[in-house]
Amino acid sequence: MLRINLYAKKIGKSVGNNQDFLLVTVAILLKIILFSVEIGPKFSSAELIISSVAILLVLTSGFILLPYKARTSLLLVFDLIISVGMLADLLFFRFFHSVITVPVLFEASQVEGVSSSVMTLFHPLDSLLFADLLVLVPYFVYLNKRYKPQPRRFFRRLGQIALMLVICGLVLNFTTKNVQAQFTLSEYTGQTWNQTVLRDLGVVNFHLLDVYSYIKQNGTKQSLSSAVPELKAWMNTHRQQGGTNLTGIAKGKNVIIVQLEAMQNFVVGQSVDGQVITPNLNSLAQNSIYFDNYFTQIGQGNTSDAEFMTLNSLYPASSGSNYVMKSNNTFQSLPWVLDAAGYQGSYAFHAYLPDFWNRAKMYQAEGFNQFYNADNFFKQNDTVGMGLSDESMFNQVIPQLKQLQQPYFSFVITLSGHYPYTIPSEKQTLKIPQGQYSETFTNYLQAQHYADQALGDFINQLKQQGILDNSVLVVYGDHYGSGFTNQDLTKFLGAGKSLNNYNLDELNKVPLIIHLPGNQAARVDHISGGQMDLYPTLLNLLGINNKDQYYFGQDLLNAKEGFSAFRVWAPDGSFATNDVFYIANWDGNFADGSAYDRKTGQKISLQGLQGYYTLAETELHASDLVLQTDGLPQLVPLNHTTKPN
Ligand code: GP9
Ligand code: MN
Repeated sequence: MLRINLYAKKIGKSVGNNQDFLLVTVAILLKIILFSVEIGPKFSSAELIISSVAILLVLTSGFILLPYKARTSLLLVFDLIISVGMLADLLFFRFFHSVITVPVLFEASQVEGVSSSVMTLFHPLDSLLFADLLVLVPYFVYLNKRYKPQPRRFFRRLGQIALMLVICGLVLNFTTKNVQAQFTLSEYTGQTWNQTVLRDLGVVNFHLLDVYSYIKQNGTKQSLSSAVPELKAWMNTHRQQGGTNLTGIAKGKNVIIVQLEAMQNFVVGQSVDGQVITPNLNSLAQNSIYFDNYFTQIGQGNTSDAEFMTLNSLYPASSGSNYVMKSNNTFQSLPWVLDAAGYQGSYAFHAYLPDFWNRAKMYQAEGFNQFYNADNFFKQNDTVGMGLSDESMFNQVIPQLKQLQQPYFSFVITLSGHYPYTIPSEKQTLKIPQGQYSETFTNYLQAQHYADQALGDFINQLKQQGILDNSVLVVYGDHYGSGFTNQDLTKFLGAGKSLNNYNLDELNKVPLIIHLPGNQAARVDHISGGQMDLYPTLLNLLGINNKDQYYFGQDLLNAKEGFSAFRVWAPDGSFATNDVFYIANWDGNFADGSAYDRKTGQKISLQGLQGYYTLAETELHASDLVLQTDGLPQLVPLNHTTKPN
């Protein structure tokens, strides 16, 4: 009995002496749980708690070697740094659907650019991340005052740490293996961004694995040479899948592409309280080839990924933005291809800062002759949301188009539909009663209605100036809007019941409208496609031989069957065909995914789908390899060696 008492006292004393270290560990653990709850109800699990405790003990254990006063202060600094990091992660997650990864840090300037939108994503609950410090700071001051110096058992403590490290190592290894039976620590590092890791191992472990994975990936330089024959053979087969439907129908015409900010397909053709939301897109669609099954395929690079796919038919990165990370690569982008086909020049128009998404540099790599932006061209005479209004932007583009030597390629990127969609009240012309939808969703409808009107004016001017009849006009949405609730969408669509993951994935469609001179070939085309497909589709319409091009998309006018692979907004390797939507599992195991019949919305068996999944993974990884090794020049003849400008 006496013995037990003695032990209890000893333990009590040891806890008392180490309460600073224990309190900080518990506080951070609670924050990890809070974080996990904030990013989604499914993100909390026993694995998360066990593995987070393990890693926190590893991280904080070093502090017990320090003299008491220094260690209490440094523990508080450690706590503060983790809290600030978590807040940044939370805001970033709400905007970009992922936490900040090492490659994303290279995009710090972009994050700054959207900081005003990011701040609107702050929730009052987030302040809890700092609540512990209000208590811990005064308490640690009190502890410091009360502390009586003790003999410093340096080596004993070192021994304790070593033991702790071994135990934690074992726990981490166990939980990591346990998270997905077939996953091992090394397999986790195959991807820098992985929802499974975030969900099951917690945000702190996620970052450590991300750093490890980044160092590992950049340490082992990948080589393309051994894969060249296979990649070439794949492309040869892929290339022959075309046909001759509408081939060359727009030969020699100007190409004008308008990429609309956050324009989703579900508003096209729709009304809200009896008011048509996109009357101009609707009438353009009627006179054009309208693809109503066209998916955004963006990753974390948002707008820049939509541009990147459209201009290159290469996949976005699994983490970060290729515009930011790969601007030193050699590309075979649309401007280069058109240049070789005799076009007089390629011009990008975007009324925002030239460095946002690294456009200024990337547009050179993509072969544009000129980039008209907020610094060198657009007068900022009418602000809507993030920058110049679409109305003013289009008005300034028209006179420029008139001066260009034909045939030309113009690439226009809009801005007024950008999150948080707060456009000036005089420009909000839809009547939507307050409280019918969330404020964000109401604002979204208003902003897209406004963007549609600006586009309509632009098209009218193109007609009046005689440009439309001499051009292929392509209009598409870049990606989905952020910040809607399930209730908003359920109500707007009259779905009756809450939308499931598959239903929400289907909403990631954006309109693609291709208008040909004289409204030729106008019709609705239901083939399933995505932003990877515009490049080969345009080559066909323009009658440009594809024998020297490397692309992963397919010509939507001649493809036998629609096929699009997804990553980031759905787990890597998810795909859509005309009939089926397959949502992969984050564990990368085909059998753990789920498939849906796109006509009935019913869940179906995976039978017969393995080949598509393999194709999706093959394409994604082949594209990654080509990008990581700057490999296009080894696969196709690229004649451009000097950059324009
Ligand atoms: C900024 C604009 C917005 O130039 O294209 O980019 P996003 O935030 O949508 O990626
Ligand atoms: Mn965008």
